[in-house]
Amino acid sequence: MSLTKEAKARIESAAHQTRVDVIRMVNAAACGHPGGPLGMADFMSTLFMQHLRLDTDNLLDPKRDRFILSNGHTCAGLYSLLSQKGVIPRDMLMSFRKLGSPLQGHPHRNPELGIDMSTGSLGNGLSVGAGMALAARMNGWDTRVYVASSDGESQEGQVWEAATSAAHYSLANLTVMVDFNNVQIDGEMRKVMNVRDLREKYESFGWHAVDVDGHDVEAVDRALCEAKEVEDRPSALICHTLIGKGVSFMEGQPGWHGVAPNDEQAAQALAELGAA
Ligand SMILES: Cc1ncc(C[n+]2csc(CCOP(=O)(O)OP(=O)(O)O)c2C)c(N)n1
Ligand SMILES: [Mg+2]
Repeated sequence: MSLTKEAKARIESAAHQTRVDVIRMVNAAACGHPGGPLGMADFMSTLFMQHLRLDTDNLLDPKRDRFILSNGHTCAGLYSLLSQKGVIPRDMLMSFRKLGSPLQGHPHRNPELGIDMSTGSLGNGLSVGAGMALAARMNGWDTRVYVASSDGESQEGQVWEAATSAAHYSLANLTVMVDFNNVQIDGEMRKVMNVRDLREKYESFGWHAVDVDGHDVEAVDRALCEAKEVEDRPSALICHTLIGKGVSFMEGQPGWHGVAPNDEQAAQALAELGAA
């Protein structure tokens, strides 16, 4: 079934709010990673607003869906979406990266805030996600486990150990969404260490895998629906995105991987987003 007009509008509004929050949070903290979460905002909003069963009503239910942000440095976007779901108090957002705040610069596990795993050290999330998916199946739960990953993270060998075991155990309740933006901390991914065609790779590991435009929320929704229909293998969505999407001077620029906009740049970014 395709997205209703209302559902599409809800997702687009969440993506917009995510981008605005990310700029404000990273600017206020004067450090952090704006580029990744701006690029991921559309596919993450599709997941959070349309598919992921994680909200204030089921937060402490062990059977609820799980989400792991394995590319943990992009967490400003996750915190924004959790606040939009009512799980993280909105007024906590501005404590991002401050001493003592639960909203650290890389996620610190805190199920009461919807943060299901501590991440930041790249490479681990898919392994833990596979374990959660296997445990859920053994318990007879209909829990789905979603893991966000990235092209840079796909250089980690452990990702492929996890991909092997998830296929071996036919973990149909596991879905990875890879932010494929051809950027990593040191520049262009294809120049630093080319991970090549991740759809082909996941497929060859025994996964259901598709390429999707990570900014086309209808296409992302269709791919997430399709993943739920696959009964015998895990699913990988290779989400092709533009780092910094929505802010002209950040788009496509590896330099915005992990640099905070100053006050002037933040004002320009917010003006471009229509939120000045
Ligand atoms: C194990 C490990 N090695 C190195 C790093 C340092 N690091 C932080 S982000 C990053 C780049 C990851 O690439 P990607 O997620 O594609 O970056 P983005 O697209 O968000 O710019 C690296 C190497 C890390 N966090 N963990
Ligand atoms: Mg990247």
